[in-house]
Amino acid sequence: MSSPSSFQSEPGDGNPSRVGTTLETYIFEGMLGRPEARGYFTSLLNQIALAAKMVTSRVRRAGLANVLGTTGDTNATGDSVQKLDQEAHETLLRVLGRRHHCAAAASEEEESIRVLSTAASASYLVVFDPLDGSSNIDVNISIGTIFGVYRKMHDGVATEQDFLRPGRELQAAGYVIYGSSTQFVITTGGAVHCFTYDPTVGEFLLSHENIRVPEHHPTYSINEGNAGRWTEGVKKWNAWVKGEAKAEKRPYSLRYVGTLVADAHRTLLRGGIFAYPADVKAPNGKLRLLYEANPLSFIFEAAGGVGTTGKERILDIVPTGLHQRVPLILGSTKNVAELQKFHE
Ligand code: AFP
Repeated sequence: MSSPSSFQSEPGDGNPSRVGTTLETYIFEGMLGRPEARGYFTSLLNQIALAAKMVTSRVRRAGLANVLGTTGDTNATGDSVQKLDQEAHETLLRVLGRRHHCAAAASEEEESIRVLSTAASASYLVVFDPLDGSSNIDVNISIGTIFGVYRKMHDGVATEQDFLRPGRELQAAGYVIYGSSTQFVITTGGAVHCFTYDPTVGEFLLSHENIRVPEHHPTYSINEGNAGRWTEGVKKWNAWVKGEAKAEKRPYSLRYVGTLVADAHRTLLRGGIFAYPADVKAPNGKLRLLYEANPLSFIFEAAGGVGTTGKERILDIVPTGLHQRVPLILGSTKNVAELQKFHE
């Protein structure tokens, strides 16, 4: 998979390793490889990285800064809004609006899109989940920010319709995980890289170059509390992963954080499978296509993994609404194929 704005020189192309490079330099070098580049895309990605630094600074002080807890409101998808959620949402909008390269943004926290600039230079659209896993904030468990970047395809003011595009049209996608360290994972459709934040220098430094999802790992990640509501196929697969078969490394180990970014990050690096399938209570699944499923599927595919509903490729779905939900299965090719066998 490659996008028109893929970084030109990627690891594995004969260049020496760039581990230690700052995210800013990495993005800048990507632009240097594209003679036609105007610097807008580069600027936009750098603004997202700046927002990530600002959010991480708040997350790291959350227990001290009186920002834990809920605001008392519910968001566009009916979840209760945490104070930190709201802050991250506002930070991203403010930072994205500054340089007039982002025409509009759609956030999981807001019902409608937000037009940020009508300047001719505002040629990108950004979708984001400002703080994924917010119910984990108050108990000091990893949370994250997820984002995706699309090109705006016309000269007029951005509309909601501009966002209803399949994920395969993403120009870039990434996430930030606020875990034992803060890491920024990004792809423009070529290689997937991870940058770790060094708070002493205030920079993201390339730490995991050219991430590839292992083909298989004996780990599964699913909310087992929903087992009674699953389809017969998922129930049978679940019984199978727990069955005894030493040669197949079964039973698999269960790992479930309840923050998509954290469960996806582990699966990206170690392999295995993450699933939030459709069930009788949530026939369309729980997770959001635009803010969660698409960016993560874009990253998984770029890293050699899979993003599917179980029936169709996530990146091929044409959205019908900003806050649409989808069943989501992410993971290693072999693990996902195992589940799909039971689906059929
Ligand atoms: P919150 O942001 O409300 O904590 O939801 C997190 C999330 O959207 C996603 O990050 C998790 O993978 C998923 O929900 C967990 O859902 P369950 O609590 O139903 O397992």
